[in-house]
Amino acid sequence: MFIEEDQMKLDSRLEKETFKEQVKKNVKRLFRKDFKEASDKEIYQAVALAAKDVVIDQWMATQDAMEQQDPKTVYYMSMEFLIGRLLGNNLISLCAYDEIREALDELGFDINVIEDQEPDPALGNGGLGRLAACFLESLSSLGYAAYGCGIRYRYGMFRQKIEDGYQREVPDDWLHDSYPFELKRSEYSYEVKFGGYVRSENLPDGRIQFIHEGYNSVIAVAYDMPVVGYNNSVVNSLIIWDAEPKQVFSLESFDKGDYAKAVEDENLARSLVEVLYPNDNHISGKELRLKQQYFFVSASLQRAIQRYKKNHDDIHRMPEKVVFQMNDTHPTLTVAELMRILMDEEGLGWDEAWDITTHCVAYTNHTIMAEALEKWPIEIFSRLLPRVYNIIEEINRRFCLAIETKFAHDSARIARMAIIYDGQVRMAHLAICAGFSVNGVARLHTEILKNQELKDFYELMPQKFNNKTNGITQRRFLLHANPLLADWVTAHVGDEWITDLTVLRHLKVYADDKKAQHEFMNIKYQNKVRLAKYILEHNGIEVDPRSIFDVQVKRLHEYKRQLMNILHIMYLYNELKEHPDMDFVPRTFIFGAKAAAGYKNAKLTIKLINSVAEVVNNDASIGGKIKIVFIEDYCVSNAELIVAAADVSEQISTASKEASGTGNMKFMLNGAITIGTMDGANVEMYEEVGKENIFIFGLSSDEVINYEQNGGYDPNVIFNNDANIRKVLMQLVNGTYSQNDTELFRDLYNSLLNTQCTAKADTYFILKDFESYAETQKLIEEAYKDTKRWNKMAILNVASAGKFSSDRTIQEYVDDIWHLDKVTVRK
Ligand code: NBG
Repeated sequence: MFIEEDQMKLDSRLEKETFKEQVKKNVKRLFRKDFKEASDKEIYQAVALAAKDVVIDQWMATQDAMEQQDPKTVYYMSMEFLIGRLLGNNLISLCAYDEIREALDELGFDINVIEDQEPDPALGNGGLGRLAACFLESLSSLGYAAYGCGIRYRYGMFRQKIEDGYQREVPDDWLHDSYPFELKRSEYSYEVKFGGYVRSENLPDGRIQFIHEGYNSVIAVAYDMPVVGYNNSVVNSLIIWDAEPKQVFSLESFDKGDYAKAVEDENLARSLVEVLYPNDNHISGKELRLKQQYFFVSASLQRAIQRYKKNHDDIHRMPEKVVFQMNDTHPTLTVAELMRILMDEEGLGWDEAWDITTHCVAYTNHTIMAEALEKWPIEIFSRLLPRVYNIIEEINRRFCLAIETKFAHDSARIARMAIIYDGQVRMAHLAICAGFSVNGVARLHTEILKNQELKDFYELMPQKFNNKTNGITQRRFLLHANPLLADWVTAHVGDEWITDLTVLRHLKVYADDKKAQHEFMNIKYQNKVRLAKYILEHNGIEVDPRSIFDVQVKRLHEYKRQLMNILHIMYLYNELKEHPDMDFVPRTFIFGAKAAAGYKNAKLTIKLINSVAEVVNNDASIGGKIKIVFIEDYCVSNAELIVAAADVSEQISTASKEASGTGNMKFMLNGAITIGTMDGANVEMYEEVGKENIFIFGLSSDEVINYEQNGGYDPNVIFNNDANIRKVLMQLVNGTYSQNDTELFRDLYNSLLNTQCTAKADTYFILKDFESYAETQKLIEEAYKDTKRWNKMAILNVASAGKFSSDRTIQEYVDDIWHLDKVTVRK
């Protein structure tokens, strides 16, 4: 529990001496202890509280500024926000990090240890959720008014444990000690209704009133988290919604025979916010997930409209002040719920409501993986959301007419494009039909959307389509993650890069500079030592910081081809065993990945990585030349350690499948060299850094698409002709890495060759790209041996990363889609 009244008032800066006093006082008040007896966790709570106090002043000032300046506001609607730990980042944004580090030092505490006490809320799967968090941070830092809207999952996604090489999912109890940076805002509570039926009444003025009855409902209660802008006093809010039962079970309702209903509502509330379904790209029509989507969308819209109406009389003019960005298809119900509120609660007619809606909502697509374009069975949908379903039916009817008008007699096209078809509601189609903007997240991805996946829609409404190449925030992924490199950059080009990453280009002149190279290499080495320490503590594996740190960290998915990476390691190991004296630069292969709980091959790949690690790491005959490490529970905070320490960044997806990637950018910014396919944002990184400074291999996206459409690839041919590949694949099924169960990895083997079933094999072109991958890995080794060349490449990667700031991305969203105004907050 926090006691907030009576706290010593700080001015808007965190000054060292005052801060020390404040921490001591907080420890006393919170824990009835002298700070010398306090645990690290208790100190963390006290420090967080002191920081929050300053943040709250700025937060209130921002609210005041918004009231007065009335800027247009974006609501970033997202099922996921992977915010990472907030203490360090808030201190950085307040420009107080160094001062507080010293203060803690003087009190006898290490700031890194204190920061590590904070839970890292796992409110997302991967890139999509982290992107949402980077976007909010950039919005604040650029001074735009924004709300993030999401769900306060009680247990987040899951915490990953590795047991006997297998992933085990355990609940991530991030709220256990209460989370110091959230603020419950009970005054923002809204009812959200599910089920029941709709009846209509004719009003005297000729309109029809729809009345929803017999429903279950929950109360959505807002928790706000501050999103602190860098050095500008702007603090926006991330709203995460909790669910509470409407009638808390009471004797009274029991007496009235409402017992069952009360229990039902209570269960509904609890289950709604329990976990994030880590279905990932595998949406399995989970009813509860649809409820979650409606829950947070409805609550967020109610709050946004209430806020708008507080200062504006004319609802028709809402698009001048409000825009909703839908992060993938998950929040697409925004379209229908906004229509419902405007018609049923604000009393507007269809055309007026449609006009407002279609000027307020925009959609971002984050993947072409077909299974991720959400579809819901009509039966579930109409039962759960009867009124919303009616509205979607009407949208669909009108949309099909519009298609018919432009492409007369093309019924196949209508079937392909309809929102409701074949017993299902297609959320992406609804989002595109109603959204005024549809964007992809890297140039190649947007082109594929326009020319392949969403071609029909592009032909009907080309003006909606645009690209916004993703970015990352340099405040977290360089300034906080890699303080040594951050200082080095500042020493060479000044600190302007913190708010304008393009300034990094001035580093180019140092790429060949002997002294600069030496310093750079030294920093990388120290970061590798830091990671090696983490690995020793967490995995019990000793790794050599002088070896190449070759890293692949990201969600586990077949298209990302972690399997190709581990197969290549198996191949290298075979080589080393056969030629013990071969020229070989020692390498540490580092993996980190969560697999969706129901995704069998992904989970089996984790087991394979760990099984190979077990054999290779313990084989004394190779003298430690290969080490394999699987980092448990990959998350934002360990990502920060990892990206700073990487030499090689693995971005090896099947071309055309990775929409953008953002990990690729984080590594580049920290001076790792990319080995990758021409996929997602790799293409743009290649353009920025030049072909000498990135290692590209494999099929192009056109080639992949061509094989997919016309056939012509048979992995068995490769298997039969390439003895090395054959040997590696046979090792999957002969017990080399699974002594007690030779069949353990059979499914992976089958996914590559599929000798048993008729289904297509190697749909991700692993064998096809293998040789090119292995050759390119050899080139990397050659390059690494030439220290000068390597350092030059690494520095040029940092120097060329300027484009990939989320500040740039956000500015493009603002200029082309959102048209926001800046807010100024007095300091
Ligand atoms: C992911 C893509 C990444 C992309 C992020 C952020 C999903 C559905 N999509 O390539 O796979 O970088 O979104 O745009 O998680």
